[in-house]
Amino acid sequence: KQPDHIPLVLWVIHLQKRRLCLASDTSQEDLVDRQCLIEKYTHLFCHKVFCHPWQRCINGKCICKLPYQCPKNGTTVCSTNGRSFRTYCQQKSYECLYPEAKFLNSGACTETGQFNISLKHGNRDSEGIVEVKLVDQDEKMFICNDSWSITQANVACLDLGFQQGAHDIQGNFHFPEDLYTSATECLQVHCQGFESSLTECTFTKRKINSNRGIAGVVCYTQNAVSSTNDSFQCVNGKPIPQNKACDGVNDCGDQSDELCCKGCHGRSFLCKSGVCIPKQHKCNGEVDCITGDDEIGCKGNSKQKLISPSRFKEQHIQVQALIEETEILTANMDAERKQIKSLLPKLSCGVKPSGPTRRKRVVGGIPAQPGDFPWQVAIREDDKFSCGGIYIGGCWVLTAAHCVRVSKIHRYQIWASLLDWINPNAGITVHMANKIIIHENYNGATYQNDIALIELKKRKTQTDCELPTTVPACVPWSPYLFTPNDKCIISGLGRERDNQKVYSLQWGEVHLIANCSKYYPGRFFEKEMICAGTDDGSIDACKGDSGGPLVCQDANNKTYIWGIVSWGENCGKPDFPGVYTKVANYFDWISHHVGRAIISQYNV
Ligand code: 4AZ
Repeated sequence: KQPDHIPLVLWVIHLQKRRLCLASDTSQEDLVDRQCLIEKYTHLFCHKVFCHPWQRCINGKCICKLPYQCPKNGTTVCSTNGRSFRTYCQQKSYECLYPEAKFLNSGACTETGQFNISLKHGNRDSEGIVEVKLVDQDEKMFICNDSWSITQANVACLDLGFQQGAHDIQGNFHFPEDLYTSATECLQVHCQGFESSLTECTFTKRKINSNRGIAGVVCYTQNAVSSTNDSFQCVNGKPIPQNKACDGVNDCGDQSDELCCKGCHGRSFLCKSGVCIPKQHKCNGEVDCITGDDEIGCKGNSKQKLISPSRFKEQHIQVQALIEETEILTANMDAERKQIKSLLPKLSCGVKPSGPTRRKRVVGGIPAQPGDFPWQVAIREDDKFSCGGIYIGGCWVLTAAHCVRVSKIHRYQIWASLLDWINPNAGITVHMANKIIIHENYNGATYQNDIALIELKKRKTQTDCELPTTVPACVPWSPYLFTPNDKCIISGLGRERDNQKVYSLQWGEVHLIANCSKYYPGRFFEKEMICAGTDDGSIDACKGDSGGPLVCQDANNKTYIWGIVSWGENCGKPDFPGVYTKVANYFDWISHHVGRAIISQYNV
């Protein structure tokens, strides 16, 4: 309540503070993964988040695209430097390279239209009541407090040149009463949080409701606040209250408070990749988690129909009510961004043409059926099948470095679609190797970097490698796509326990094992290797399976090549799990050799 003895002061209500008091009493620090914080992840790290459509993921970082690399279709937009762009994506990629050219409005540039934002009635330049003039509005207006949160405040402060965004959305600002009584309408604003200017957010106009007030902000400046013991240090240097980390809200502005989470509190959802996203982003038709888990198990479950009919009716009525009392003033650039995203090229990998096949039976494995493992290949050296391999697209096969030697290139044959080499099945194709690339840091003594690429030879007059029934497995671009205890599948033509020969492709289910150094002290290298197996050791890779796949499926049943069979102490023994090359660690190495377009699923 506004105190009676200060009639000229407008109290800007601090809704966030109220939320703070209601926060649960579980220790917020427990939710944060300290080890992960060392990596200093932000919204620019594609191991944790998707890049924007005007960026590409290169070496784990979101890098600016060049405008011509954007999809061509879209709406014309105007930037603050007076230039118009064919699409929002082109403007954003240009701005990504030249930050002074910000978004101004949707549509062509006009002579008169300018946007203005200023802070009024604060004690410093960095704080005050937010006043804006929209491009095609004549008058300056205030922002309704009930639409104001740290998300919009961060954008406003960034727009004003405060790189680290907002410190607080609270503030007691002295405000002339006559001005307050003459203003009858305020602007409601909604941002996503990635915007660099408030003009990219959606504005609607409505009557001022005096109880709810108008918005103010304190932008973050280094000398304005000192961090306390219980603050969370954002990667951009801004301290925020510890209980604002892992709540799904991007308080930092660079998202660094939401990317290293073991759990989420408040109204948020935990992605399997350890990222907290706002609850309203779950089942909204757009994938936010790199692991895809925010868009599964949604009611109706089809991408078009994500909300139930009754919920839709309810929302429709709410929207109708809103339209009656408000006026929409700006274009919806978030919808434009989604539209652009849908136009980006998509890579097809990791999906079997026949759909899901029968699940059930390497050591302890069961025989594969046609089409079960369309990415599996067998490497034949002279007259014996010596190793496995994985088709990843184009003319490229991934295998273990210890399986091949460059000097023996003429002695290898790569067999695709092979199920049984005693009774060969139909559809088998045999390929010679054109090139073998062994990882430059492969160590034959420790098996570090046990990874190699084989380029298949094209037949004369052919433009591709003719692998009719072979499907590429997806190459993982992030080490956060799968986690210990996830169930994955190994397959191969290798030996059974007791070194018994097998003639057919076998497979078995294993789980990813954490802390593998305890089984192989001094021999297991976390960054480059993964362990997988079963508790009793009953399912394992063995001699002859080397170079073959350990694959895992994501939330949308896309198959990723998570590991390459590398080594292990014996086969099928408890406490000696199989060790695999951690493919996610080699995404950049692979893309360097095969070309980004062949394996990049997002933002090529
Ligand atoms: C091998 O000799 C081999 N149990 C491959 C995998 C494992 C052991 C040996 C894992 O190629």
